[in-house]
Amino acid sequence: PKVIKLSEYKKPDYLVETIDLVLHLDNTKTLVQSTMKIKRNTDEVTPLILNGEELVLKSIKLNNETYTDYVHSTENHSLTLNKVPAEFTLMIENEINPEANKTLDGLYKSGTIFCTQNEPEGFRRITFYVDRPDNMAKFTTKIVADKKLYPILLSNGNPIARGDLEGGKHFVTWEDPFKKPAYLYALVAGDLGVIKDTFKTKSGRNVALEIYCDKGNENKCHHAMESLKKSMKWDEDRFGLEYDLDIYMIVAVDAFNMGAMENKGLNIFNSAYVLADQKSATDTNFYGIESVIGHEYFHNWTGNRITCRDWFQLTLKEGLTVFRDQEFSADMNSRSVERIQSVMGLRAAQFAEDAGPTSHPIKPATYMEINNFYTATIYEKGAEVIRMIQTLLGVDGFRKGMDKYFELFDGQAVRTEDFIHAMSVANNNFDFTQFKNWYGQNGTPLLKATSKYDEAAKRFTLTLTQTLPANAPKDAKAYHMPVRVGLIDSTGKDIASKVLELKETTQDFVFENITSKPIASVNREFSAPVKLTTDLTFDEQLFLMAHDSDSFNRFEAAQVVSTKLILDLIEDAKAKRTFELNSKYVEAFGKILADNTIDEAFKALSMSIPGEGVLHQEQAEIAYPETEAVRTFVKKTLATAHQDTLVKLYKSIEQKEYKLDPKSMGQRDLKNKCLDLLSYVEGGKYNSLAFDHFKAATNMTDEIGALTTIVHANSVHKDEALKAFYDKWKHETLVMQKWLTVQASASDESTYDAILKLEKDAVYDRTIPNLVRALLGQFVATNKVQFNHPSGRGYKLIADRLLELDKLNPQVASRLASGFKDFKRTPKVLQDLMRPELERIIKTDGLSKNVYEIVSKILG
Ligand code: B3K
Ligand code: ZN
Repeated sequence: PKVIKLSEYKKPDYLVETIDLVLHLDNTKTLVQSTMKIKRNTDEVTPLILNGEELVLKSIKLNNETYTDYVHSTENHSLTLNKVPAEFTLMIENEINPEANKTLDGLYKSGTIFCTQNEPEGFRRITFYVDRPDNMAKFTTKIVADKKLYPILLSNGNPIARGDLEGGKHFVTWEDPFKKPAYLYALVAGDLGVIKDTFKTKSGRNVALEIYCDKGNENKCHHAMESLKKSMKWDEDRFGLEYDLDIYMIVAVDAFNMGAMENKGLNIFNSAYVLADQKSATDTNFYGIESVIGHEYFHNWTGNRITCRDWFQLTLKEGLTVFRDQEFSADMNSRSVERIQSVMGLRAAQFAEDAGPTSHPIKPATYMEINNFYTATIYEKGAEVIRMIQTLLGVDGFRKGMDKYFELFDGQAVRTEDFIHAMSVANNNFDFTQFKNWYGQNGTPLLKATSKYDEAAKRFTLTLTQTLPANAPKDAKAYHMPVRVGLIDSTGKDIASKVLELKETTQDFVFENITSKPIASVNREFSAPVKLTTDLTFDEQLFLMAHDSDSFNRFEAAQVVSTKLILDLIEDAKAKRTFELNSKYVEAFGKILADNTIDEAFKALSMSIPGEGVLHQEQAEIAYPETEAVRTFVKKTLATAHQDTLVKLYKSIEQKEYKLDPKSMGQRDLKNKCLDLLSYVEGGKYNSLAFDHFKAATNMTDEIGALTTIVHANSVHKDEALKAFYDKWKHETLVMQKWLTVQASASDESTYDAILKLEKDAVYDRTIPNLVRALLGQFVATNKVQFNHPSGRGYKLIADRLLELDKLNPQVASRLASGFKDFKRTPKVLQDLMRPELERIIKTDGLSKNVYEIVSKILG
């Protein structure tokens, strides 16, 4: 496959000014009629090359005359019109087969619903087009369809005409007044349920809000609607940004490759990010819905009004919009919990990606398949980079920069440099020259903090040293990073707190008038996305764990301590030495449990034992079973030592009524964490506690929490609970996805056979990405011991499935392929089992470029 390079960017030779579409919807033969006003965009006279994939060409007319001087290459996915004037009208008719389209890109069917997904390059599967984001046009769409089967017909913008047609058909015409790239185009048709509401904008306009779903699910859309209204209000308050159309629509569909899509005025969502009620959705689901509804809404300004010049700029809209949704979640819930969760997610996914074979900068320079670049790096690290800009400029300075960005670039397709330019000119020409290294260099930087205290001079010196990671580019340069630091005295009080700007490789930062030796709390709020090491002693870390005023670093201290202990124990395990868990740590853990001044949500987070993925990152050669064994040992030791406290804590939390506020969510999390930890106590002593919790559950957080504990502990109640859950929920696919996940992630030997059986269950369907992710995706990502089984059966299973899926949906297949990313750090005996599978994949005829790009990088 061809490598696309940022350095070879050329502006389009032709631009589409307007496009009027007529779609005659049909399951297998949808006729698309497109009328475009096109203008040459260069001085030279060049052929017009349109993108088109899986399209049956019917006719071409140029300025109303039949046109024949063209080449349609199905292999190159292009339609070349050899000779065209400088300005003309082009009419193209083509046919598509939505029902056969399992890629879930372009126009396809999700159950009985017609829907679209066009980012990044799906529109070329609907009709021939200059399908790139710097081609912005005005769209109108007339949808023609059977009235009974498809009473609801939606597209972007405002409806301007509708009526009945013969043969039981009807039509609706939509007009989007805003110019947009084709990736933001959307169409939906179906017999849908809907809930409606309105929002009054700050300038007093009324916006109609509509959320569509499968009939019968309407009562599960209310949380999404509330989240939408909160998002609209928040963007006005925080960034002064108002919605710009008279209607905002969201449609929930079951078959969707990603979480959701920000199409102008017509978001299309994975139903998992819309539908929720107390009985069937967890607190994590509710939280996720609020965040994704916000994310897609915020795209209306950061993504739609100002879009990307080319796909190398993807982080321009994604990093910025993730930052915005994180801030929204922080304001709507608990800021400290939000920050801790975001950083845990960043570490688990992005740090791992950035250290592996598919590591790339937030602004990559090359790609084969752009769909492979919707990554944790572009999104989450991209958001961290934006956050650093805010930390450097301050919240007000950042807001000024955002205002400037819209003033300069509204309605345009721009680059990350343009964003930085706006931030700079709005802030006294702040110098971002060195900061820009964050955009072009991959890898997670290492930061070391050491300190000296001069008692006589009352001077504290903090030395910060940055090191580039081993996989950084050869010519990589030092970063400009904001490091938020606090100095804490022996009573736990902050005596200094500021943001240090590290620009050199090593820099000393001097604090004067420090009257007693302080402890430095470095990189508070995780102000720079780095791997930090310090010269703090174990006892000093425990002190921070108890006293740091920065809640992130208080959480972090516990993670640092437990990570270190666990890694040492893994060495013991490898050398077959007996384990012993540091008693000071066991004691400190108990203090947190017993401390009534710590709120429940924070306590629950503090109980997290570093995840397998995070621990694997620290190992040159990954010891899969030992890592798992040590984690289990640590939990067992903590649980056994503190079982009385845990039971007491568990019982102390009583919820009379179900509420969704941060406090109530924190309580449920804590309760479930206690239950889970208790399941590690020898002899199944707390099995019945978990089973009772399961049976008494009145909400999904408790129900699935208990089921997970029961299954993962291999409790005697496992089969009974799994069956009861299945019988109760088998008709709800979103809940069945949880049921699959619980089983796929159980590290038990029996999981492999369970997966083979589950694939045959009536609730499973491999054409629905959510189900594949729930079963196979979970297995690869979270069941490291079974995926890396010494027989090699885990590798073979996933390679088989991946190759089957690649024929249907290359995007889903390619995500599974990245599950092999630890190949080079896997022990040699396992590598010898993994390699043949990877080679079998890459030698497969007709392999997608999605999978090819990932697997070729893994094999290196
Ligand atoms: N922009 C979409 C992602 C589209 C992914 C295409 N493979 C969702 C989002 O980031 O909001
Ligand atoms: Zn996005």
